[in-house]
Amino acid sequence: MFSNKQEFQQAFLKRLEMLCGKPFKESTKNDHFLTLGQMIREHVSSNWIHTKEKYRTSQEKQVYYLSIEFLLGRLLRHNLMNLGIEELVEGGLQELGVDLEELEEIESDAGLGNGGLGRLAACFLDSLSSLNLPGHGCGIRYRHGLFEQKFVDGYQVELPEQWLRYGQVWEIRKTDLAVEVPFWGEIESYFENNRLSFRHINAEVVTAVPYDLPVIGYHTDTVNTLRLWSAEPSPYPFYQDVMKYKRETEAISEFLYPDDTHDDGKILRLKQQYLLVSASIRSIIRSFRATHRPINELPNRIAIHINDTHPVMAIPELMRILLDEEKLGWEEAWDITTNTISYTNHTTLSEALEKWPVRLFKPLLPRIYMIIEEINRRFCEKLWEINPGDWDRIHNMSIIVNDEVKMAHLALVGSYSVNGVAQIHTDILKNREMNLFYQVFPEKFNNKTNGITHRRWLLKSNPKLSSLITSAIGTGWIQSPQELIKLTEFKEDKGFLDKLQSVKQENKERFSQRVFEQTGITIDPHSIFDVHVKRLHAYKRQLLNVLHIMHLYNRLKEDSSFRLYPRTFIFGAKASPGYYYAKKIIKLINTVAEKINGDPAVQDQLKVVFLENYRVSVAEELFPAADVSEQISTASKEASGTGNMKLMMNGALTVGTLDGANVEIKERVGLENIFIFGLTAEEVLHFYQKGGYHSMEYYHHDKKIRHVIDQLTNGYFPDVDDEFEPIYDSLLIQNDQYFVLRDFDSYVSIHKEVERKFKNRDQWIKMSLQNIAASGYFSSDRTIKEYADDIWKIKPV
Ligand code: 26V
Repeated sequence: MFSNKQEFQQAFLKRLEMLCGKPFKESTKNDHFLTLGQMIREHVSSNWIHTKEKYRTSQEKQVYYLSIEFLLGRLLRHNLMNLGIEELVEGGLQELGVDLEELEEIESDAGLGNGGLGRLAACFLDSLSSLNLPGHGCGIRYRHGLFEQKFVDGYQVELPEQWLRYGQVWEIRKTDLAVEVPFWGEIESYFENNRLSFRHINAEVVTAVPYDLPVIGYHTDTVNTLRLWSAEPSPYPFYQDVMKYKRETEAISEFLYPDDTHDDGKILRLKQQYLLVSASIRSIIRSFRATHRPINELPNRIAIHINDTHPVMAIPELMRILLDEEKLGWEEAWDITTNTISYTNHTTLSEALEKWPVRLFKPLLPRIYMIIEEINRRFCEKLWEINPGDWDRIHNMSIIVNDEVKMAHLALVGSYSVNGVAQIHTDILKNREMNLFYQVFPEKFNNKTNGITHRRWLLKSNPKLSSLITSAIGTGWIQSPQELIKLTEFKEDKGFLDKLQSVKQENKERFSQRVFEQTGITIDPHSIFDVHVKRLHAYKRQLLNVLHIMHLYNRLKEDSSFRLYPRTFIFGAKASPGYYYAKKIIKLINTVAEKINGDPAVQDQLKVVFLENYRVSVAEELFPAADVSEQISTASKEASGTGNMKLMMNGALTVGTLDGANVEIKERVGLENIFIFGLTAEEVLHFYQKGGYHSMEYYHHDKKIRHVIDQLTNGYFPDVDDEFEPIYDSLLIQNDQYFVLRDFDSYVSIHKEVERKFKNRDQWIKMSLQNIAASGYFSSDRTIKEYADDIWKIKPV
């Protein structure tokens, strides 16, 4: 394509004229972005075709990763970096007077996910391609990704996200590969060759059109595919009300995660799930059939992974194809299905486990429902054989019970592998939440501790740190991130530590500048940057953090001799639009921020910044500047966390509970390089068994707790009246389910320790180095290799 700067420049100028129909001197930044994007896609097209051809002709097994979310973020610089043409392009553009950094800003984040689960899927795609593994992503092309967050008077307001507004450069629409997906209608039975058969009649058919995105591996020829399905009206609509049909069809891929508290939202959600599953499985089977292999070889050639339960209908859908199209018997079909599908669980929170009312499910997906009923009938029969007469057990394990379909139970029964996402999470699944299933299928359960792509989260987003690392240990860590451990050799090297310190300082200054430009808030780049970014949820305990901030502020106001080492608390969090309590916490953080930032008396010691519309691209700017990483979920609640890994990799020190992957971070860095506080998971679960603890006692016995809690309701914050009463109630009337008050004292103490350690800059930077050095284990390359070897049995092609 282009092998030097001049060739690139010529190609760029020519392409720009053709694409935008104007001379370079009249072109805009958006024109430049679109031109460059198209050039990159063309640049990879031969490798893309070649990779597909290799998969088509090779005998090797391939994996399809089904996920309702892919939180990709921006792709421009990431793609340039993986292709190894970043410098050439940046230099070439610079000579033309075009700033690559400015072009990067033009790109909207592809925000097709809510948080950790969707971002994990995106990291996995990067690792699959970079390790030359044959892996395809399957998802939905939502027209609007996760909502854009604005703060109005400190309240969250949601606006529709518009990532497709200026066109999408990375995707290719594949109209010829569209498939039809049926909803509603009836199932008719008939006899054919002495066999009872079924067909779906009077269905409303939706056309699923694939859009393919190239997934470019780092410095390799592998270009895998992420296929995103879009719902469109069928070209042959024989419906009475065509406009209504069109509207309802397009609604399926309109928004990510519609509110499913009402029946309408639930049906839409079910339609999304079945669209993803049905279109993906059909296209998988189509390519398998093209190999002319007997169908019973499917599990040797293809692995299908379901990311959480959202795509769990892959199980009955594959059964349907094997039974109704391939005409297999039940046993054979079941054997193939349960050797093809594997499942990852991402939460133990019961309120997050999917259950669908039969009254909605059955009419919408009649054949799928029939098959689930039969799967369940056979499963319950088996349970009865193992434990005759144990009705309770069958009731607790049944897939359909109390007129609801339990999706996690279907996943556990119909897959050959079930994994948790951190050791403690897998242990809780095995020994508690899914223990009944573990007793029946112990061989299915395994752990795969999450990981993150060090290429985006260190190499790309923190260029200064990356160069420093390379200058010390060479480039090997880029291919083999576990080589980061070599950095420990520099822990006594004053020169190196000074440089590490300067890199962090420069990153903090750069970030402060960004904050100032975007919010007008000035922050002290020498203060401790204490970062708490993740979805807003009660169990993640942003409340604990903000109550602690109120406490620090109280101390400053009450005791004029009290000094605080300057601290900037940085928050970023979106709350689910219907999550009332989470929105109250957002309002509280903003209210506290306003009060503190507006008080000249504490300006030099305390600042609170709540970043609006936190997303992948904001995270990339923030992590390199972070000193402290807040990972303070109620122990046992956070399955893994992945922000904890990204922050650690950028040299931030974790303040955390022994929850999720924090436990493994602690094991790798040692207790002396992490700040652990609070109840353990065992203790929390023990309290739950006893019916909780008495939060009111903590209120009465701890003066500092009483002080901040009273401030929530006694008019301390002007103009908010009874705004925070729900928070007061949750802590004292509803007995503090998430142990905020129980862990408060321990949290206050650990933060004193943080301050003490930070004051000793030499010691701190050494701790930071140990964290970077130990972070290689948390690369998603390690995670993906484990999935490839233990679950999918796939090899590099
Ligand atoms: C969803 C919901 C929806 C309804 C209201 C309550 C609630 C609570 C939690 C969830 C999360 C569902 C699954 C999920 O996103 N899990 C996250 O997966 C990450 C990747 O494995 C992991 O790092 C996070 O710890 C885990 O919360």
